[in-house]
Amino acid sequence: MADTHRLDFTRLTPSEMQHQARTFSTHLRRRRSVRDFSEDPIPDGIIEDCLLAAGSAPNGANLQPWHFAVITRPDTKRAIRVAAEAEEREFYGGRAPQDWLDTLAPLGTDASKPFLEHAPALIAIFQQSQTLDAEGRETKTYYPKESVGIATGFLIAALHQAGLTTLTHTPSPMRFLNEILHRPASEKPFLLLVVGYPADDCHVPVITKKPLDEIASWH
Ligand code: IYR
Repeated sequence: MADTHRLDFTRLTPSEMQHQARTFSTHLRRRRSVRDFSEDPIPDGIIEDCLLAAGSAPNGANLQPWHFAVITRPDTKRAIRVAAEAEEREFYGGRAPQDWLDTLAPLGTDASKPFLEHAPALIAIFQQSQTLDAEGRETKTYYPKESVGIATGFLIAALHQAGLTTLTHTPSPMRFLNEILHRPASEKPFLLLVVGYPADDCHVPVITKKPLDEIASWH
């Protein structure tokens, strides 16, 4: 039988619920992916709290199949930039099919990734295919991709709430991150999160989000 303790849960009134839902939604909808970062450093302790929020995400069998590598050292950021730009040059210079490049065109992205060096922190998120269970035995993980995706969503929301901006960056393939960060082959790079503040006069593309009736249905 599982060991349990009483759930810590506070019921809100309907008007408190409405307020919380609207406030959170409004705040989260102001988040934008940024590609032009300030070099200002992040105060100590902020990323730690945001990682604890990420690590609380629901996941397969509570095996928590993730690892977050935080990179702030200039030489390591530089190594990541060099390797990522090499992959991106291949992507933009022929590996990506034309229809993909056409879809990306409004975002104005290219193979140059100076933010990988300018931003104060990068967080490389790894998905673990195996880990140790509560008894310290090696075990395969379950739903690792879904688990890491949810944790990454929590992390992005936590960083936004903490007053930081992020960019989800996915150079492909990303195996160079294992080498640079000395992570085992059983960990698959999931995403490279660029974290910091927007540069002064940072501009972002004009984009729209789908309205509710296009993203949801009621049954
Ligand atoms: N990884 C490339 C290409 C890219 C792909 C998608 I899908 C984007 O939404 C944005 C960019 C790059 O980072 O430039």
